[in-house]
Amino acid sequence: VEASIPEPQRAAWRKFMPKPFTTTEEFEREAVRHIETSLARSLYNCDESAAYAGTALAFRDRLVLDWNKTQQTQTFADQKRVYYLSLEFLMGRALDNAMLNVGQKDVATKGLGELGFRMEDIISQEHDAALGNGGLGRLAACFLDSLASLNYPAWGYGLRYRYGIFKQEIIDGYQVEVPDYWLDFNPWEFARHDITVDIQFYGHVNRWQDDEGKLQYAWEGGEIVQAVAFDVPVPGYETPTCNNLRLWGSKAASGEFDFQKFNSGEYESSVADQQRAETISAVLYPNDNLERGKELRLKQQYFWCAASLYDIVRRFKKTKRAWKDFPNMVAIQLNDTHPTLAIPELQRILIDVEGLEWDEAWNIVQQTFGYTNHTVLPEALEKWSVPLMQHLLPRHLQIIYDINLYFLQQVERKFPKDRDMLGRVSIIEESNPKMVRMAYLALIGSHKVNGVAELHSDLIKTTIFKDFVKIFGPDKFTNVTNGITPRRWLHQANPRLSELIASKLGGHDFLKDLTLLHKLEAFVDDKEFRKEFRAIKYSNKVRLAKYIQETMGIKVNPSALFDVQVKRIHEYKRQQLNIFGVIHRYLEIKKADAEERKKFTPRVFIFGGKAAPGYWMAKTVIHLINKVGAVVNNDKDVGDLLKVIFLEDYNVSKAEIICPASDISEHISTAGTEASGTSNMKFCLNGGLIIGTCDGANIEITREIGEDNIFLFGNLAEDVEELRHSHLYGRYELDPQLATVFDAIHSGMFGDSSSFEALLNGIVEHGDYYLVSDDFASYIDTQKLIDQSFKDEEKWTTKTILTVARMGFFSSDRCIEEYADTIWNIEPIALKRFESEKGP
Ligand code: NBG
Repeated sequence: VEASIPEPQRAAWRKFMPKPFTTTEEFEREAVRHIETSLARSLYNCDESAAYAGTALAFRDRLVLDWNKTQQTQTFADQKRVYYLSLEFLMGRALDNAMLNVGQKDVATKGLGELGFRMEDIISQEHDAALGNGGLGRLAACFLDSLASLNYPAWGYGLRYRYGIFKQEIIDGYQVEVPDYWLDFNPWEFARHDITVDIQFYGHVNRWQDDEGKLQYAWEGGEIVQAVAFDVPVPGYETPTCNNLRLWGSKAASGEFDFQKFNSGEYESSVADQQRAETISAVLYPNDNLERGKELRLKQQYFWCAASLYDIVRRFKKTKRAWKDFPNMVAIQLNDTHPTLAIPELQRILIDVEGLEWDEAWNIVQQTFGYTNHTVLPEALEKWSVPLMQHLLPRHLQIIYDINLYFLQQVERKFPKDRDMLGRVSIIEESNPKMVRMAYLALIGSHKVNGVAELHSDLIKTTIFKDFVKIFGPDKFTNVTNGITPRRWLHQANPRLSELIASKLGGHDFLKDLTLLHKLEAFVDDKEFRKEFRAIKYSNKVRLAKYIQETMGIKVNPSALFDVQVKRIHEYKRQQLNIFGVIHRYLEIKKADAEERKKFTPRVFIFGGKAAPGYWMAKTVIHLINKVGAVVNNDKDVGDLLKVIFLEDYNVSKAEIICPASDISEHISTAGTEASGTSNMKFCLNGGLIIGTCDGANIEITREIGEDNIFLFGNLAEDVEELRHSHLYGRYELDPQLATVFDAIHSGMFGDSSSFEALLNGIVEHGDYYLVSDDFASYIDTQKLIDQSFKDEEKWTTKTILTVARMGFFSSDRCIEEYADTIWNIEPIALKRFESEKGP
């Protein structure tokens, strides 16, 4: 408030407020001005990257005006905000989205044309913001888009990694990781060097009695690292609401400490301190669904939680409200357990710094937080060693022990006879070393816990959180099925389909209310519509085929069935099942005579996805896919009947090309292991059918689009445990068709078979944990059914149209409305575009 312009001078300010461009000429003026002045480039030195920068800066100006106004309005509105804490935000490119959301893309396209550039080329200049691993990070990005589009006052909080997820290169069939330095030119962030928070690590806890005899605690000593805010505008679609994503960067605190060292000639070591501090936000850990207790990761988590909470508390304190009002003004959503330290941190601030009593503070904490669980895989559930936490965060460990003590007392009162229960639900695992179970802490410290698809939300209640349902009752647990933003995943990725739908539905309202898609069912028999619908799919396949040709030098036939599996490489996602199926198909083609070969449906199998650098089995799968491709793609007997492509460096911008180009995509995880999946939704929304197991959101997709329109196969989640048990303790027989595939691999058909020994042994010798053999026959049969179905073009077209028409449920807008109503209890704040500049 102190920094505001006094009333008498505001008229002058308003008079000189910049006006957003609206005409082609105005756009060109802005773009050229930015290229000349912001970039210091000239007419003779303007390549596509400069034209991108000029365009981005011109649109950024528009965004910033909306952004400033949104933040002002939300502050004056003085109502509850939601803070989404996520260690990952997989945003992808921003320019096209900014153009869509604020409008004026056509104006800019024309303007760029007049300057000699094509919009598509300019858009593809942008480097992806790849601050995430996979579904969890992309979900956070879709949520930000929906929150802004629905006018919710919301902030994202994350880390500003200097290196996002690595770039993947495939060399001799092996994955090679290359660092992704993405900050060379990033017009979408604003460094707020004035917004900093000092973050403490290590040190010790000082305890004393105050005058009233009350115990007081202070965390002292240790080292300080400074957090600096970097803000990224997040525009909503067809609304001036522009929310904020605040990413924290780390740097050395500018305290005396450094200065002393510097003055005493220890220049080198003071620079080393600097670098050590900057290491905290240097790199995103490249593991998807896997945790490996590294100290630096714990430092990242605390650094980010502490900076974010300091910011949130500071903002709350400006409202001058009483502490009990905190949960009425603040909702914090924990995206998985990564931000769980925010719970003991808020408790610490309230009791140690603000002087609240434990119970009052704990009440506030529990009402404030919500926790989303994204996995039941044991290897992905975070645990931190007690000695590590003792060393790094001594006061937090004490608080965690106290939280646990009060919780266990509560449990004991409720279940006095069940002694084992206490050990099972304790936040501290009595192992050696002892471990802090972060999911339990997150659950105990939140008022709601949700899973991300119905099956998953049921499973967490019967497996990992079973005891907690007895303790807290079932109402603490809820489901919010994931969703995707139709702006990026329909309109931007598939503009022609979006236009076709708009032409039938009378406008683009479906991009705001995706359930309107159901009206497409009325056109399912319309000949012209069907023809155009097919033509669009074909042209998207041509675009992908062109991309494959340009990047890999392999020609694929766009009339063939495109079968896509793109996602992180993981044993539970079963890319190995897919590639074994491909080998089976290859052997069948080889066996067939010329007549029989004519009966095969030509297929292109397209794989893509990164393996965590330390995940050896996943890397073996990548290697096998590439080796199979090298053999199959060069076999004259096979020709167009079968092609196997591994697309390098799968990321968000590549997904935008791939998702609209599939006929079939594969979502074939072992039942019960994929919490939701979200690419399944992206493919369906773009008129691709799916082959999948009864897992995650596949189940709800089936319910929405109808069983006739999806190809389901495999064992059910409820049977998995028994099957696994029988593999280990019963008689185990490898599926005979799979045995033939393994024989082919062993024969050296795809190179030295010893490279693949561990992969095959996992199935034959070590219990086939992921049920590859159990599901193989039904997988192959279902693929054959798909071959047949694809030949009947009319029926296939009907299935694809009905699928699109029935995907309305899977918008992330629906998802955010559910969070807002059932977990956050927040209301939107409406802004009107370009209303008079009176200010709030
Ligand atoms: C992932 C699940 C996916 C799910 C996304 C988003 C983690 C820990 N979980 O199935 O594996 O779609 O989260 O909810 O990354």
